[in-house]
Amino acid sequence: MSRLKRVLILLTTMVVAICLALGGGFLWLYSDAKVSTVGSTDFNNELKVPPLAKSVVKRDGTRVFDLTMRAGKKEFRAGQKTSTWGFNGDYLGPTLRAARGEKVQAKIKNSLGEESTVHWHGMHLPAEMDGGPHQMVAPGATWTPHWTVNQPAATLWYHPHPHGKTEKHVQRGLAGMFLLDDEKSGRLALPKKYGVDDLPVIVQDVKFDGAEFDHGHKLMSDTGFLGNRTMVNGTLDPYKEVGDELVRLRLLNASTARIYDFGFSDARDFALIGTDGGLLEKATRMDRIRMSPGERAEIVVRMKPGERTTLRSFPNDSYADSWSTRFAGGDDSFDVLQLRAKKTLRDSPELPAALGELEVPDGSDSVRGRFFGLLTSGINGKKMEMGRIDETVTRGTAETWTVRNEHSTPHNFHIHDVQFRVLEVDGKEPPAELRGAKDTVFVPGNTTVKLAMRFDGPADPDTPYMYHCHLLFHEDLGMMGQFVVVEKGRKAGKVHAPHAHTGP
Ligand SMILES: [Cu+2]
Repeated sequence: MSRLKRVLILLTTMVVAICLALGGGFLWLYSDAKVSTVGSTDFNNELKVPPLAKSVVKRDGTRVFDLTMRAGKKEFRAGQKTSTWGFNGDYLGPTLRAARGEKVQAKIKNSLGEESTVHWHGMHLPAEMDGGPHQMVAPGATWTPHWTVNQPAATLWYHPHPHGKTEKHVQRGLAGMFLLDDEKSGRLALPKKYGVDDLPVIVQDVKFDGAEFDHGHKLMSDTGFLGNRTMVNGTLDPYKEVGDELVRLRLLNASTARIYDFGFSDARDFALIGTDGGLLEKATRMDRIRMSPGERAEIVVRMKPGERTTLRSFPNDSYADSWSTRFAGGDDSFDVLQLRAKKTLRDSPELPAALGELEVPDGSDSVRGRFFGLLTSGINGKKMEMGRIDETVTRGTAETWTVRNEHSTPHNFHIHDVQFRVLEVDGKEPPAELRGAKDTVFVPGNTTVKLAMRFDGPADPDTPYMYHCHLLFHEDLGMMGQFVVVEKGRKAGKVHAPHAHTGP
């Protein structure tokens, strides 16, 4: 054999070996990226229901809530104390509740030892009360935002929004629900006994490394943190005993990057009665609902005496291609919450034929359109800049925003201050789950959504609201922009340099 031949054989062998190793590595990564807890969940922990927050009503009618952000330790698993953050407790926060027309005030004390914020997700309120990255609260300080609730009954939530650190602050445990009521919804025959037939269901995916949370990102996944199991209201493997025929679940995807496709283990259907911004015009029956981070859905499920069913998250391969789907968690499945019906159940009235009235515009009176191109590297080619106003909108006008995901990584889009109507998804009428008032919408890879919203809050040319991807890793990377609301004909002002609120 000639020397050249030997070298060629050796080289070929080496190349083949490297290819096999790489291929094997990718195959391992690919199969390792898929997780499932279906069928292997014990459901041996009773679901914790966050307490309703105490409040004091001042003489002028203002309802005042006290929230303290603090560090803690929580025993999610027997004998294992995990370091956590929470509001007024070790993990998550109490459920705030207020009615339309009420003046509310929140006293936010920061006992974390580092600065943070509290953003009122889904709330229509003045920009300086919004709790975005411009309203930082210094360690030891108290921030006291106040506003008047002026929007329909809805399931909203609150969580920190410090620029570049939101993922960390939320996954350590800072999140809670904020329920709004109104007169009309109060009169509807809907399940409404909090913690009994009206349940907050705050879903988060987690991973543990020994006693502590493991918040590491997986190799090849540019979607952010994906856990290997789920918990509800901070309860692992949860079950809930129910005593009513109809049970209302207020689903909140409080995960930082995970997209869920909820349904039931026995494929039963349920009624979707509300989305992010409140009740739908009428209930819609379905058996699956997809929810990206930050989205809410209110569903009503019918139970028979003595039976059990499991709220499950199913695989969903519609993100884009199979590679993106796998590494964004689209092939994963979870047994999320078991419902156990008592032997005898209280009768529940049939769901009302008509529910709420949508207060979101339909696009017909939009005075202008805007385009937002989403890439993980930024929105419209720009990374978030605290001192730059990206868009200026006129108070009292409606607009149509077109949001396009320009690659195959899944994103979503959240707009502060407003609720919007989804007009189109890729030029077509949106599915039932997107026909209510929304403040956050999933935008799968290479997909375009068209949204209509009205900006009728107070003008403040100097204080911006945010729009951003609510996959928090992406938001932290800079997938965020700023808009101000100004009076007609006025220009955006100068954004004040961000400074942490240091008041008492
Ligand atoms: Cu994103």
